[in-house]
Amino acid sequence: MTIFSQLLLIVLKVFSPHLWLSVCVAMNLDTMFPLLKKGENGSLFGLSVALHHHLKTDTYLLLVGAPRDQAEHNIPANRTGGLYSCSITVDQSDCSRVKLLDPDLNTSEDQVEDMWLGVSVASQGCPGGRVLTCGHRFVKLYGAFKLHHMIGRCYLRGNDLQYDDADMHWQTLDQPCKPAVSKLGFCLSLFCSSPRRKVIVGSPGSFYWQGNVHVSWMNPHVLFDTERSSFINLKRRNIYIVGYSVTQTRRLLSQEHDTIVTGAPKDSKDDACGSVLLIKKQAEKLVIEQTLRGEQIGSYFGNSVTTTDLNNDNWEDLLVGAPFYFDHEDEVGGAVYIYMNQGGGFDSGSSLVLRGPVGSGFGMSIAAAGDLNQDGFQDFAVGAPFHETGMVMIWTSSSEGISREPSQVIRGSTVSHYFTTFGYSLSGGHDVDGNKYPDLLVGSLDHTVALLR
Ligand SMILES: [Ca+2]
Ligand SMILES: [Ca+2]
Ligand SMILES: [Ca+2]
Repeated sequence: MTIFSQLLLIVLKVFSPHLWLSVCVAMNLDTMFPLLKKGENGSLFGLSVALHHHLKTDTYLLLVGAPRDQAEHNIPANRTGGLYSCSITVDQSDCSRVKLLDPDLNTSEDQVEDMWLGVSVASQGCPGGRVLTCGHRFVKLYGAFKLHHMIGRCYLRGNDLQYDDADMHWQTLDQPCKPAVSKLGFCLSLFCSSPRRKVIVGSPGSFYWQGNVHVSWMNPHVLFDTERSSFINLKRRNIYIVGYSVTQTRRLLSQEHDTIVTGAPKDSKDDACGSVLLIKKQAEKLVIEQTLRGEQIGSYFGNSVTTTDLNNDNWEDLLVGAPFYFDHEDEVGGAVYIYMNQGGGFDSGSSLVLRGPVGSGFGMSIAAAGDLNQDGFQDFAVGAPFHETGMVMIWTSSSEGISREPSQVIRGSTVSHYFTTFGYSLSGGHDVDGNKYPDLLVGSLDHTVALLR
């Protein structure tokens, strides 16, 4: 909410107690004065986004992945993709590129051409947290015959986005995806978790496309204090992709211990309906505690997963997107399944299903948006990037439960004429301009992102 809307709210409260409806409207995210940032045409700038808190300056940065971007001039490649960092300014083109690739890289071993760097980006979210970004098409050339293995590679940077020598032992995040370990496949990291020392890398292509999740625990003060965990061979065949989306939190299956949540939208163990796995770490192994199943083949159930406590019972609730769900009879497309936590576990069926318009990709992205209307309950945003010019819908929660209808529908065309796929990616829950109201960063496939406040 802008200062203008806050003033409006105060004026309405003082002068017209009967205008409560207008006051509620004023509580919405402002779409008249969005902060826009633009990248190069064709770079897919905005395919991934993350809000990042820079500790030293106590400011927020908008991190934007541009996986089809040209290579930097000193890198021996034409097109590598990249990651951008944008300040909260009105200048639409003042984003700066984060230095990730080594200009002296050995091209006979490492192939960065077309590696889709920036396909995913995550900020740890905790004070001083680091940043992780990946390119899932990085190729390693092995042995005398220079065999090509598309293993993907992730890059970790400090809170200030700089490479830190002390982080050197963190920089081998392609290791778990090496062919010797995981056979064929690439790493697509989607999240690094809130505790500073943990990095979670989902690798959907490893183990002959079964996918896996690799978790690294590292102690920043003790160089060799490192632990790694992953699934042992899951013995599931066919196109089984785990690790497509990954998140992790406490207060999900246990108040004390973290639970990792990973989406497997192509899980075909039984019927390719997709699944979401709730996982705990047990020594070296990751153990599946609960599996939630999608309801339709090809719906991509688990494409996005987010947790937030919607009913204030101190247990995280789970939101799962299935953007390609469709129902011809009801004219709906895309679904978000909401699982309310039953005090440390989930019923196998969802508590509520939200559905979007036909062919909209509703649920492609989901963000815990913080408490947008300041009523003490957490709210969330869902992207439907393929509906007209793209759309983001906001749902609020309350003691009565989740609102049946969205409290706000934001269309791409109302935010900027640049948008045709508004809402492809989302990041929220942080107050970037210090007015106490959380803000929402919205990405697209239109080399444009918008910060809504
Ligand atoms: Ca809850
Ligand atoms: Ca709220
Ligand atoms: Ca704000």
